[in-house]
Amino acid sequence: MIKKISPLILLIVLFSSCTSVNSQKSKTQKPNIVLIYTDDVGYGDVSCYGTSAIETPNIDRLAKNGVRFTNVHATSATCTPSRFSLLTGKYAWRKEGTGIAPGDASLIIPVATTTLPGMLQKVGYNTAVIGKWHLGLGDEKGADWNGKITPGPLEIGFNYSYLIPATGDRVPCVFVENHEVVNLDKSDPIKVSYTGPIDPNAPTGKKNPELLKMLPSHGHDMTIVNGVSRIGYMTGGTSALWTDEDFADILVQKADAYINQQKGNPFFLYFSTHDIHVPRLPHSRFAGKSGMGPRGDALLQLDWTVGAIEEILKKNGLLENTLIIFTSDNGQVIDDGYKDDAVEKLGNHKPGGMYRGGKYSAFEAGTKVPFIVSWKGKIKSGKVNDALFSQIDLYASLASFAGIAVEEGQAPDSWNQLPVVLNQSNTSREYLVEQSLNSTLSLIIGNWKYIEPSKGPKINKDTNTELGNLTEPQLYNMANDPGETKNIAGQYPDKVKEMKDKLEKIKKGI
Ligand code: NG6
Ligand code: CA
Repeated sequence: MIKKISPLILLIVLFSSCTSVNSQKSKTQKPNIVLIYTDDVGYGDVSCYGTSAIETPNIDRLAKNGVRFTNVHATSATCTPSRFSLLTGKYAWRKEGTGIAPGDASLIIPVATTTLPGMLQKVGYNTAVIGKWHLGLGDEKGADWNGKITPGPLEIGFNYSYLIPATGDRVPCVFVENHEVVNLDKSDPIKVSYTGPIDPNAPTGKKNPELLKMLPSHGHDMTIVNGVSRIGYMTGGTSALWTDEDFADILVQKADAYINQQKGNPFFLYFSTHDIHVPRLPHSRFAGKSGMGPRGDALLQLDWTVGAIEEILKKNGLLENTLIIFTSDNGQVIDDGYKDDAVEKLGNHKPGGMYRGGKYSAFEAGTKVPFIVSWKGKIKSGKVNDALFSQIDLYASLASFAGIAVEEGQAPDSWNQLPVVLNQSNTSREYLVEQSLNSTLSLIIGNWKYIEPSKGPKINKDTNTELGNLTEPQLYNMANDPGETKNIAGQYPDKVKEMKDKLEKIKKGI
């Protein structure tokens, strides 16, 4: 016989069991990870690093509430290899075909690889990439833009993806959500070519500068989309073409929807902003607001974006249970292909801080980038950490964070430096490898920096960047010459030999 339970007791029992389930969940639920990966943001581009002429209050607040790192490097001075290394824990220079990817490149991460998101997925994380991808899509024949686009992020460890497939300056200029182009009308199929025009009569930046709202300065003179000429040719897909000015808003909206949906279980969000890559076309809310032209305005938009992501976490009550990391894929560039006044209006803004070079370069500003970590209530606020740290270590460090053992052969170059990420230690990496545009490698050990001899050009004439290439070895003492002004290799032949030998061993994986 079933005993009758009074409605009041039922209510109490139900309530207490509910609260115990909730508190249990918040006690045992693994913390979320939000990695804000920005594009071409230099060491000195955000104001908390001290040399910016533009205020970035939201990014600064993240640092004020967390820890600001002064000695962190992307693995490479360009995007594709930095992202390849970040997601695989393997130096991109170990694998052919990982340089700057054209917009029609096939997926460059083999699907059999256990990636950073894939590893997190195995222990119950839901994983998403929202924003710039630039790691190729599709099999060796390339992506089928009018059908199912695969393999891509979903085949290498992400549950959800909303992508700018390559970069804003490369065709196809459409978003890809999971396996499909967003808003595509199948009766107007997309065609993409990186070898020559598809429709010889279609206007291009080269033939029709009168149609452009922003002129190219070098390259970028092919198909015109949204009044801007791009790298590569495309036709069709008219209903799917993006409006660059909406990038930041759309990506934030997608992040908002994703976080809302996933707040009940642990998630990893790789939020990859397009800012401040070219073409710099910020929303009208930011256009003209920095006094530094579109590059400065894009920085303001980036700062807004960071504030918006933090606010989304806050409104969902997730700040105490989310590790936020803010960093960049490579250093700064001023003119990267469009006449956007970036050079003319730079003023006293020092986008690379005190460091020499910039994006593409073997000198420090190529890879030395801002790196900020925040975790409300868990990481002491307002700290600065000077440890030498490489983004290659995020894989193994985040594995440790999520309580995962990295298996043999997986992420071969990534070391667990979680205590550094959480600011419980300021111990530097034993050594750090940097990769420049033409794959010249540099090695840092302690105060020494060695740049291997290279036949590469000294200057990227297009962007006016010193590339740091020299046919002779270079050695700098970073303690008293952080700006790499005096090559002292001639004075320290033994040190040069030691660094060279060590780099050779690292290359061989010893
Ligand atoms: C270069 C582009 C540059 C930028 C870069 C990739 C030219 C002349 N220059 O080849 O504009 O797109 O590739 O940038 O085409 S990255 O940040 O994605 O690596
Ligand atoms: Ca970049």
